[in-house]
Amino acid sequence: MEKSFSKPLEELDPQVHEAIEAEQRRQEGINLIASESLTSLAVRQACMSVLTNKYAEGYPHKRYYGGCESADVVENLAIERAKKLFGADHVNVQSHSGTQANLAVYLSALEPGDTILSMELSHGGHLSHGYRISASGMIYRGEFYTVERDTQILDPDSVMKRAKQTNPKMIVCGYSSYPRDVPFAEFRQIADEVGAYLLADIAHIAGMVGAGAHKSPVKYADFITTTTHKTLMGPRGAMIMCADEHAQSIDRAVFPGIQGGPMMHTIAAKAVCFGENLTPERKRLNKKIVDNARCLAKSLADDGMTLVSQGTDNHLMLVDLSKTDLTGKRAEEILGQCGITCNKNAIPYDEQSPFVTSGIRLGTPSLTIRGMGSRQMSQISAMITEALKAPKDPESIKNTAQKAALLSDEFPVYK
Ligand code: DSN
Repeated sequence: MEKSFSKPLEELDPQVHEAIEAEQRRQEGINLIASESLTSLAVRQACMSVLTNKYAEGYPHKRYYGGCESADVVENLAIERAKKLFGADHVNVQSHSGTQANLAVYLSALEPGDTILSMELSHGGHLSHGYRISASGMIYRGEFYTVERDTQILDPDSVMKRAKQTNPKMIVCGYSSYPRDVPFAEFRQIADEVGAYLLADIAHIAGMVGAGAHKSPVKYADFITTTTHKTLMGPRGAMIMCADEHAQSIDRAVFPGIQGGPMMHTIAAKAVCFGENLTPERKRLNKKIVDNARCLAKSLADDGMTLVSQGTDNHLMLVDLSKTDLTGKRAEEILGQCGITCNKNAIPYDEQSPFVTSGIRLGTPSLTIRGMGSRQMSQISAMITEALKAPKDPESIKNTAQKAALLSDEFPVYK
């Protein structure tokens, strides 16, 4: 074997090694990015396994390469565990990302030019739900529904009206920044009324769905997509679920439709993560993520912050800064200086551009995995409030950064 193949990263490529070390140190901070979480050692071991060396185009026992015995084992394990976790008939675990999973669904069920009806991007939707700068909006025609102006919550009657106006072939529910329950049963009625397929994109809430902490779309949606790296706490990737009647067209849409070789190391890590999500401990953890989000939302409201829809039913919340001097962009920067990571986010009916925004999105998965609870949520709320109420005061920033560092040290990730 070539000598360089067994050199540790640190020795072989110090620049990349140092960047990874720096990221590990950064992840020890207070991470409130709602779409991120942490993976177990077992998931990361599967990700770095020798399965990364293997080509396995095709599906278990129907491959275009020899030597796929172990690939078949891990892919079947991933499929069977995912079926058990969600109660789905058919599962495809090969999608590389949520966007690709959604594109595969459209490819399997729509013709170019068909209409996709989904939530307006700035109200919580996603680029891959028919937005014009995504392939989903270039190939298909995107139409959008909104939350209500007064409640900032979805009203199924308004969505029904919009569906009748736009005559979609596919309706998408499931969001990137919507803090409330998704009414899957009502969406089924709307889809039936206009003769559309229903796609539930549960990327953000999949862990909670698996844990029974959010209603499941399985009885209602024709297609369900999810990423595996958010509340499922698995490797970066995605999957698609559907009824048996759509199994063949979904599998063909993923491969050879829009992908080539599956990432078998990632699929092995998906199998590990689905196994983890089947355990009572992981179900409890996912429920605690929601409890912590409720605590953080309540503390922020008590501390004088305005929240979109006044709270949350899931793992995330949006702070509405439109009545303050701050934009989302500025708030993200200030909190970043304090060692608190979050992202600027548009709020419904936002008057700022998507690069500036009037809100920040906060989520509790990473901190809950680290063992934080209601006490820490109140502390974090106080830190956020202190930093955002005196953004020009260096003392306040310094003070908040110190408190954030102390709290981070109490709940180490990798130390
Ligand atoms: N980018 C993800 C998020 O942050 O919500 C969705 O793809």
